[in-house]
Amino acid sequence: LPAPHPAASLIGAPTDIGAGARGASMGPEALRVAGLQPALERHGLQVVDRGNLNGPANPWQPPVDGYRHLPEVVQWNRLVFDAVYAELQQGRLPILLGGDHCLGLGSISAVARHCAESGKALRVLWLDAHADFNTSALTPSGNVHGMPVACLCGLGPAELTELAGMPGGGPALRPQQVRQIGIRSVDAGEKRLVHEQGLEVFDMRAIDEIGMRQAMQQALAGMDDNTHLHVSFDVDFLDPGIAPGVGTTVPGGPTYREAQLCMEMIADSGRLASLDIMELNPALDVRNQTAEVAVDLVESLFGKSTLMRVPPLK
Ligand code: 6HN
Ligand code: MN
Ligand code: MN
Ligand code: MN
Repeated sequence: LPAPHPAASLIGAPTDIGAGARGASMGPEALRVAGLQPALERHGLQVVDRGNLNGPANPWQPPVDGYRHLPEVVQWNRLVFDAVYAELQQGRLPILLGGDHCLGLGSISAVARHCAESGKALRVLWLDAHADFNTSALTPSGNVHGMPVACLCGLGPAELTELAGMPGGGPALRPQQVRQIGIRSVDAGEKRLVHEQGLEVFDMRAIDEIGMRQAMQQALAGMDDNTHLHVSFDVDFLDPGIAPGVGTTVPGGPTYREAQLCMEMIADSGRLASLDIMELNPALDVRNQTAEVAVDLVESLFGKSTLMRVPPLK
């Protein structure tokens, strides 16, 4: 059986500072309204809601030198870094409620720093329709939510790549620590960079061919008791048919059942130690259904299983 979860902390980051559509700033509240905290508590987690971080407003300006809102993106990510790091230091499991995916940078920088200081191995699962591996030279949009994985691997502006303050310097992640699942929209230059850096990608083509089960077995392989598993869940990972409430829908994503299996297999690994739930955009949702499906899937991530898996009564 997987180890029991430590206490969890919800951290709201209500901003769309790195996105191309407004509205992800309302994501944290929509997840609360969909019942995230009671859903987690039903699975035995002790949950504290830390409320929302309070960062700069979105000035909604065009890109400057390939980045939109870089100073504000840096400020938000510093706030996220501090909040996530504080929870990890207390032995708690941080759950970041986005907010757009540029904030994965602050969250994972904190996790990487914590792992380096506590001698843990780190594995990052990036569940997304997108690789989020652009640079200022490659980006078609200037939106920093398309760049966090590259920044974590050291490709980006110093204010972002040095956010983690890793002991001995250097980037927060090596590309070899990342597994991307569900990818189906990658820009041309970004695609070359992903290959060059050697990221392990289970794109939708791979999931079609080998199935979600095999993909997840491979993505989770090689972890041990000393591994901290971080899941960065971009809600646009899901097929837009079940999750329309995101700013950058891409058709052909995992079905509800495939996504459930993905989450259940992560739960079974027993290694989940931090989580981001990102890019939910209530302005584009229909009666909060995307928030509800996200909460349902996060329940599976924390051990909800089907009736068939309940052990028989004595
Ligand atoms: N996300 N590749 C596109 C860009 O503008 O760089 C889309 C990025 C989407 C990012 O959904 O987190
Ligand atoms: Mn993303
Ligand atoms: Mn995405
Ligand atoms: Mn339940």
